[in-house]
Amino acid sequence: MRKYRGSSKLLLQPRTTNEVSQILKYCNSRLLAVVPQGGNTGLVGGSVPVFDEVIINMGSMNNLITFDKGSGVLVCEAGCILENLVSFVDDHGFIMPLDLGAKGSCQIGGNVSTNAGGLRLVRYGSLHGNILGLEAVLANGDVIDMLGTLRKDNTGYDLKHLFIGSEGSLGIVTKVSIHTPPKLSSVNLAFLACKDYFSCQKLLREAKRKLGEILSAFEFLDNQSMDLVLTYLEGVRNPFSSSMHNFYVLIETTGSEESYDREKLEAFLLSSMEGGLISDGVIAQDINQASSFWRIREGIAEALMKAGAVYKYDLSLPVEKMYDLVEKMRQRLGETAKVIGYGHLGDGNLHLNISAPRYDDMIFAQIEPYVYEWTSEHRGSISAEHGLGLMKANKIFYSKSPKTVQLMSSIKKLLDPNGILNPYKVLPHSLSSH
Ligand code: FAD
Ligand code: 2HG
Ligand code: ZN
Repeated sequence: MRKYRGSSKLLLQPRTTNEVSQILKYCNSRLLAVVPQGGNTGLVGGSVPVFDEVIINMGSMNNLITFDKGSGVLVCEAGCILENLVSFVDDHGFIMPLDLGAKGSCQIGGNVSTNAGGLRLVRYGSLHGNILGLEAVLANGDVIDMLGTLRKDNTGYDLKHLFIGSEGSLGIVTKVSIHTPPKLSSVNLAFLACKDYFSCQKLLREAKRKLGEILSAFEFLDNQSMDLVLTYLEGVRNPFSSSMHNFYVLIETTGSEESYDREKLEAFLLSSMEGGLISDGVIAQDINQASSFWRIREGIAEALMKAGAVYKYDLSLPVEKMYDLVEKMRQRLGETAKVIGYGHLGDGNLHLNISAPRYDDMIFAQIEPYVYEWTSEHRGSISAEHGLGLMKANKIFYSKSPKTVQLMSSIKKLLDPNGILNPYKVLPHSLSSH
């Protein structure tokens, strides 16, 4: 992101859980801080060494361990790249329950540690539901085996959840057991244009009711996002002849009955068109056209990086209020920066991005703390899916009560009393234990 710069004298690439354990045991005894690193695609600076932390890069722990073709339960090492897992389970007729633009580089251990959301959460739910078990190594080198493969297990506290989304601050995830759903035969993707944000919102409500069980993604982007992609990414074409649309929505359906699913989607689109919710629309005719539609949505982050400096906010907000913030930011910033809004509308997750030629304190002062205050006032979350990392460790109080943060800090002290695991991240500096 050209924003987080770290330095380190040492990068270690353990190949086994035992090596991770020995590294942590040694570092803990010598009070050496470490930063766990997956595919380095995180957007909040979580995998960056801040001063001189030892980097523990998980890329060499990339073995598949078992795959149960009956239940679809996959057990693998944390360093497996998501896209490789996608291909592996695809060969057996399954899909991964999460999908994100960074799939070619991000690792399943990084996904678990950030509790990544992505494009399919609306259908398959969060990793808190899909991860069945974990193996993690604590700061003192203890290996905690929670690598269950069962859907149900109520034997006391379900501690694996502590590691899902804790961004390497409580332990290093070394193995993962994940439930993969069967791959269904019929997938349809529609790229739709809407005249205003209200129509996108209403379309979502209707889609949840009328597409119900086959709805597998509901994403939106505004015309500034589309412009950016068309300007900065090579080979991307606008699927519509007119460039006058204000908003775009991508709706994917996934089901098992091709003609039924297609009919259902077409009937839904027709009624939405008649009701004035959609002004134009295209259904992908084949897999290539579907990929070209996804390229537009998934390419926004890349286009933003190419456009210059970018201030990123990943917010959970009530769907009705979400776009008000984008408009408020445009009023505040005027011509000084481009404000773009897109995201996982089906999950109430806005990606507010502010793009400027270069990082600038005056622009920054117009953005923060306003964005966080506004989000907090509307009872939103300042991190929907990317985590807190370095960027938002000190902002946690906008979304969590002091007592909750205190309890988090007590858990951190219990598991990592010397504060060697990913310091300066997640928890505010005032509560860090070192
Ligand atoms: P890293 O960036 O290497 O690390 C992330 C955090 O996890 C760090 O705090 C690190 O210390 C910790 N960590 C990594 N591995 C381990 C481990 N084995 N044990 C303990 N801690 C560990 N995110 C979404 O949620 N949804 C999206 O749709 C999405 N799309 C993206 C699209 C693009 C183009 C890009 C660049 C990023 C996107 N992201 C998205 C953000 C990012 O890809 C995710 O957060 C991803 O889960 C990070 O995985 P990683 O392996 O790259 O982790
Ligand atoms: C996405 O959904 C990612 O594309 C990146 O989460 C979001 O760039 C962003 O702000
Ligand atoms: Zn996202």
